[in-house]
Amino acid sequence: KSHLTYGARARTHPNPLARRLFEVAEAKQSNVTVSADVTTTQELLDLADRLGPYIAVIKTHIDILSDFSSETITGLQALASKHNFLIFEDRKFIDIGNTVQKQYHGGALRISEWAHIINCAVLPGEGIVQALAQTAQAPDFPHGPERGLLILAEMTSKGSLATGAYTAASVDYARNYPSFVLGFVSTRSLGEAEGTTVAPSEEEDFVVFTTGVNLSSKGDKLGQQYQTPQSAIGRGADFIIAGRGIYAAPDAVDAARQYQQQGWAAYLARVQ
Ligand code: UP6
Repeated sequence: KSHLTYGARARTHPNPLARRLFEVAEAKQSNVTVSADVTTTQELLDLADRLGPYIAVIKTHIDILSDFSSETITGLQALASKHNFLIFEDRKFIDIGNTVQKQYHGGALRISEWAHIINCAVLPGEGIVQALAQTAQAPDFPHGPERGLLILAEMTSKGSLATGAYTAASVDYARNYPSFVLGFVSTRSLGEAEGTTVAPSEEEDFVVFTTGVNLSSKGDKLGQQYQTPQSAIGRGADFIIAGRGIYAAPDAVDAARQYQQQGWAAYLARVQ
């Protein structure tokens, strides 16, 4: 896990989107990603506007909206500029390269046009990373430097099979695509994971996003398992992702501020 400040990592990181992520975190003193798992555009934009000042990233599941339209995206982009946060579409691509390229670029959702960050699982093999990188870095695609991938290297659900050799392969694939892969969605830092076969480069600095963060619950009835911001950041999370802990709290703004404060305090403790 990194003991450097976000500011220091922003200055030295080879990837432009990672630099931007760290700059946003530093500027807003927030490492919070809110998982805005609501099902209407109005709820999504309302949350994004109210929580915008306290978060670094908004994470969407755009396919759960019942009324998705181009206005969803123009609204979200306007709020991202207003509040200086980045957009992470949690699509979890998992298919052959030819299919994920079509799911990422074009289609009904046009994810490549608006999501700074996407993620994928490596069940299909390394080709999924190559395919998504090819689309994001195509010469005629104008947003290339503002696009990055997180590999879903572990999961927080009970009985997850994303462990051991699977997690190690995720690290190997990330190392093979440093200009596109920012890091991982995982429960801990993985740079020192065992079983990898690709050696780290000198400038390696993976960004770790950790889901399953909740201050008031240990889990849900469907196998979700939570840890606290302190625990996640202590294990190497650079960005903590909270969904119901924030949006389902009695006062979502209060909750977002609480996660921001605790996440920032835990970060300061780690870098000091
Ligand atoms: N998520 C997990 N665990 C993972 C990967 N992704 O919970 O291993 C996602 C879920 C949801 C969010 O799809 O959007 O993170 C967690 O929401 P919650 O905080 O309300 O449990």
